[in-house]
Amino acid sequence: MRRIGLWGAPTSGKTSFLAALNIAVTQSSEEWTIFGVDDPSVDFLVDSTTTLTHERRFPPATEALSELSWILMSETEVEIGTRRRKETKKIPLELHLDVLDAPGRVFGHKPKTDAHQSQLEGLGFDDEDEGMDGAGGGSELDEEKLIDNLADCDGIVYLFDPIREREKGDAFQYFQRTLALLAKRSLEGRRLINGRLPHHFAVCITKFDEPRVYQTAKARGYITFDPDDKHMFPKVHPDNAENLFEDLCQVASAREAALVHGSIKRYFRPERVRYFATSAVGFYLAPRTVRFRASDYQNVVPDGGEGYRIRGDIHPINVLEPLLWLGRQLSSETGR
Ligand SMILES: Nc1nc2c(ncn2[C@@H]2O[C@H](COP(=O)(O)OP(=O)(O)OP(=O)(O)O)[C@@H](O)[C@H]2O)c(=O)[nH]1
Ligand SMILES: [Mg+2]
Repeated sequence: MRRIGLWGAPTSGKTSFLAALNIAVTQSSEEWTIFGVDDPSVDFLVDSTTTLTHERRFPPATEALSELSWILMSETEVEIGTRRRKETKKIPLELHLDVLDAPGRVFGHKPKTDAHQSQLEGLGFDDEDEGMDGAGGGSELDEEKLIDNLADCDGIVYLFDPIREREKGDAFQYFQRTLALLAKRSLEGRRLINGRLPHHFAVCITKFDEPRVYQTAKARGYITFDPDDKHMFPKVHPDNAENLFEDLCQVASAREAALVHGSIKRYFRPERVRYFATSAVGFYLAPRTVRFRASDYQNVVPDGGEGYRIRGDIHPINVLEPLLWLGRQLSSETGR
């Protein structure tokens, strides 16, 4: 059983990433299928697919921790037999995904100081809500559950939203506390390997379809096209995605992101880290057109109120791939 954790600041796109998974599986050229292990996980798959494709909306902000459990299944060909008589055989490939979808604010939890706590208790306050400040702050219980969950995971998908980072510049704030607690748990559980965390770590730069992200990737020459993709959607090869991350960090207001990059390098084993440029909804494809058009590619537009709506069909980019990369890393590690 392989557990995959999910980590990311508020609005970094965690729930949308999970919501797009069912569609990413259906559109995958490899023959994967996905099954919910329990009713809430089945409901999430069904409901979130409807929200994205029929209602053309994003899922609402996450209010409470929700545990989701899915199994991804496919087949892979392996060679068996002796050196003289080799045969290929299809064997089932199974990846168990146990994901905790948490409100992003839990990752920025700020503990109350003892002085503050006793002062409040002296005043007869039970300050459940006071502990949540605007910048971050979930409850201590949620934070503990989240850290326990991440510490128990074999692989982690970390979502980084460069747009939020340009506007708020608070990625490091949401990163460092969780990282420090995760390191502490790994130290206690003697799971550190040469002073590094044991997890396989997929870093997803989210909202790749956003003009500011896509145009940066284009200007730096990172865009590639998959010849097997009939829609010719732009992609960033994972070998270049870390460079894109670094380039996005150079933007003045995103300087905190450079600290995130430095910490990932310092705390995780380099061979266990891979970067991906991800979009839950992908690029716009006009009706009756087959190919991506650089003149009209935005699939997410303001809805006239405070939110955004999705214009057309969704074509997730690098949503399934980070999970498969983690799954394969973990299987090869155990020789399975
Ligand atoms: N352009 C674009 N916007 C996206 C994408 N995914 C998410 N968004 C936007 O980001 C918002 C937040 O996405 P969520 O998936 O709710 O983010 P979250 O990390 O689950 O947020 P919390 O639950 O509040 O922690 C959405 O409402 C969309 O406006 C994407 O692939 N492309
Ligand atoms: Mg969410």
